[in-house]
Amino acid sequence: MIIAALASAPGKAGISVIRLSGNDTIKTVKEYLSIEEKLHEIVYNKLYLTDFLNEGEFIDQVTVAFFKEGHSYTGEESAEIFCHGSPIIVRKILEALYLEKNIREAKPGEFTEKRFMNGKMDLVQAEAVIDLINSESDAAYISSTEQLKGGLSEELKKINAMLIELMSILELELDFADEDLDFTPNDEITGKIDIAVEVINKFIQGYQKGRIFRDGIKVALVGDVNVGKSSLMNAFLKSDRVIVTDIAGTTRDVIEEKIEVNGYLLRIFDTAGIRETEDIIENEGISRSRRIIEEADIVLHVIDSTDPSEDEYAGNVIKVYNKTDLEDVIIDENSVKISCKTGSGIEELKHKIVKNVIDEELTYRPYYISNVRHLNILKETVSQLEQAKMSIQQGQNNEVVIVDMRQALDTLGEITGETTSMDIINNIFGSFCIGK
Ligand SMILES: Nc1nc2c(ncn2[C@@H]2O[C@H](COP(=O)(O)OP(=O)(O)OP(=O)(O)O)[C@@H](O)[C@H]2O)c(=O)[nH]1
Ligand SMILES: [Mg+2]
Repeated sequence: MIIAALASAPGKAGISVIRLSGNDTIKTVKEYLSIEEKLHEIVYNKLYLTDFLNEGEFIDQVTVAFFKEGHSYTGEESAEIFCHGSPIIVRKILEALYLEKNIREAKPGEFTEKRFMNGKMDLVQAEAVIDLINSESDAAYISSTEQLKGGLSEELKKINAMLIELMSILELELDFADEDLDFTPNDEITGKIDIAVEVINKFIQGYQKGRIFRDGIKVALVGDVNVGKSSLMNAFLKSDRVIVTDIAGTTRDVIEEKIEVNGYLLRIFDTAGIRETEDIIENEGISRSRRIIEEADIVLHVIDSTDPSEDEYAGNVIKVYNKTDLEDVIIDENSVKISCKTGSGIEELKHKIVKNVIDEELTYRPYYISNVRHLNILKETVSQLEQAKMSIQQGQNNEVVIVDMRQALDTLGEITGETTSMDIINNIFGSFCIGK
């Protein structure tokens, strides 16, 4: 079966790209084209300028490239049709193709799934493809391209090799259990397990940074009513995005917007000012504010400099003294003076946020995992390794320890796809867009 789908974004564009993959793609697609070459004369990786015809009826002038099995994105024989970027043309071409009995519409992520199934990339790299497409900041771009290039996969292979080495020691001793051999002392083996656990823990700890590289820094704007939270949101965005009035309790809902600072994405949440109120809507807004405070990587506690409040917020907090155009204040080092009215201090605040949550000079490291699936698998692997260690310490025989170790290895293999169940694989690719 050949799969086909629009691979470029839907809508009007300069060019649209339709991708096909599967056995006999070239022969099948050629039926629709006016190119003169015979099938065996077709050259791979060359752009052919040709008409696309449906039962002799002209649809569009297109260019087409053919890719040889083993040398395409999917690893299968493939083709890409570049037509004028009109949704009508795309629809006509796809409708014509789908009439063919051995061509069907591709499922979301199916081209990349084939690439994975054909061994051209592992699951971690396939997941990086979707992260790359979704990346909204330089940081997200860097972490996904590094993962795509195989940086993380390489590191995981090293852990895998460590575990396999341990397994082989245990298995060897099992084979020669009856003979008078010098066995590796238990504490040497548990020592090796400890080292593996330590390495995996470095990845687990790296998740915090990896998540910020990929998803950005969650910034909550909180404080009393009327202190200028919404004004600060607008100042960050340099636009009149949210409503600002001198009426206390203007904002009732949580509003999220994004900006990029030094390559990092800031996800900024404007919230309802916190006060005692009888208003049902405002109270709902206030409980949402409290939830956002809990989830945030950093809380900007906005304070009206003309009337500073004594409230304190828990967590990672920067105190932001606003309205300093009206009144100057003395502040400590974990505070910032700003005026949303004049714009003073806003740039400094942006950098302070990034510096506070993640070192501005920080470079990406392969162990900054960003995917919660990977995090959970690594945690599971650690607990299975701890189990193996316990079995050794309890004096269990090698068979038992080997079973524990085998489990840890299988769990680890779920990250790169060696031991991942089909359900999970389908789930991962199902979240891709069609045509990718
Ligand atoms: N002079 C001066 N006025 C400001 C400044 N920032 C905000 N204001 C004014 O303060 C009032 C309240 O601003 P908002 O941004 O709506 O305050 P808020 O914290 O979002 O208020 P709620 O949504 O009600 O919780 C408005 O009249 C703003 O124009 C500032 O830096 N200087
Ligand atoms: Mg507001």
